[in-house]
Amino acid sequence: MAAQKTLEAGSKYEHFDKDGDGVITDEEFELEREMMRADNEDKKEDQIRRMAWFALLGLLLYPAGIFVTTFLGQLQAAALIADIAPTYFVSVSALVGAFFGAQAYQKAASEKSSPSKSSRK
Ligand SMILES: [Ca+2]
Repeated sequence: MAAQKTLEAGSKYEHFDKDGDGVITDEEFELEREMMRADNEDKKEDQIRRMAWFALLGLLLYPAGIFVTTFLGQLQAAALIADIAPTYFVSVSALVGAFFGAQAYQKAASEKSSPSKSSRK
């Protein structure tokens, strides 16, 4: 058997040793990997949620853009914004729809794969 491996002093992987016995077992390594994966998943979901909110705010504020440019006398800008509106609304609606569709799909998939997990929500 090969000599036992040790971490260098002050290694960034020291926290892998959950029980503090100085040995990083395969279970501790897997646990850390699982936690990192969950953390990344959480960050990704936050990012997607922020994007959906931004898109929804854009939809709400778009008419205000037309109003503000008209109010400021920028009639050409108002006309251009109004020209873009159909494309903008359809694409942002598709984006927001895809977001909610994906959320519903993920929820259904996770409930199917592990009913015990969904029951604690
Ligand atoms: Ca340990």
